[in-house]
Amino acid sequence: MSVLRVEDADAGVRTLTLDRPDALNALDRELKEVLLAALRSAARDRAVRAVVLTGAGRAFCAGQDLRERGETAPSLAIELRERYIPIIEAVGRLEKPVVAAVNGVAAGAGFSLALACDLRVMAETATFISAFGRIGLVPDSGLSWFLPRVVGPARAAEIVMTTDPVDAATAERLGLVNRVVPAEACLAEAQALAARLAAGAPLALGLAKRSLAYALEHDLSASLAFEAELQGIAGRSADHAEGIAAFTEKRSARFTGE
Ligand code: T3D
Repeated sequence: MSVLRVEDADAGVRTLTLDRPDALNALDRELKEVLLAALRSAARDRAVRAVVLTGAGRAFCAGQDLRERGETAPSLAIELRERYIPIIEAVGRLEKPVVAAVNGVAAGAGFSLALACDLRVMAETATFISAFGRIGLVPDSGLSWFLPRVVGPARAAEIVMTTDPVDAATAERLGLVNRVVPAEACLAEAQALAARLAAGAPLALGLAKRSLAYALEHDLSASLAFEAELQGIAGRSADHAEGIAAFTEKRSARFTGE
């Protein structure tokens, strides 16, 4: 039985479910490998237009599987370079919307993984925990990059240094998540949001994701130039022509990604 469930829906939404509920979906060697492979496969598969990432059982993901970390622990720097960083980069480089259904606790690298996604739907019973400090580690897998950008440096420092759980209401107030819903509706809400996005123009959505990421790291002039470059690409697409035709004919557009 796989530690990752991969399910496709008609709308072009692929749901990836971390499936180690007894360990709160902690990331062991196998789960990291299959998750990376699944993200790369979703990137290549033209039928996949949006991805939902969630966890089985009562957790989203409790970060690194600590049971793998005994006296024979590997260099954590190597572990991050070889296993975690490729996963976080695969989410960012996947030019399709990735929606996290944060169904339960997201701790350590599980918190980072949720923040790497483009959008987050959070169960009202779920929490985020920067658990690293509790075991004498520093934030990794992008948490120290994502968190201050979303909540500002003071809040980020508080979340990281106290390691206190951030409840769903606070997460929503801080802008850490897009919406908070009853726990039983979390996955369906995330999938509905993903299906809505999957009906959009795939090329334009992918380029918009690239543009937003670029703008976080560049000044206005560079971002304006990058937008113009991307618009040049989008403007030559069949989807743009279809969007104009649908507008003129007062009908819904049928985007193909061409
Ligand atoms: O090492 C490297 O490669 C470097 C990279 C590091 C990245 C990281 O993610 S470091 C941070 C690792 N994660 C943590 O430190 C979180 C550890 N877990 C917890 O603090 C708590 O479990 C939670 C706050 C997440 C939830 O607490 P609670 O009380 O709801 O559940 P619990 O009773 O602690 O856990 C339930 C079961 O899941 C339990 O197993 P058992 O006793 O029923 O057989 C527990 O051991 C297991 N579990 C929870 N987290 C992990 C885990 N098993 C392995 N690894 C875990 N991370």
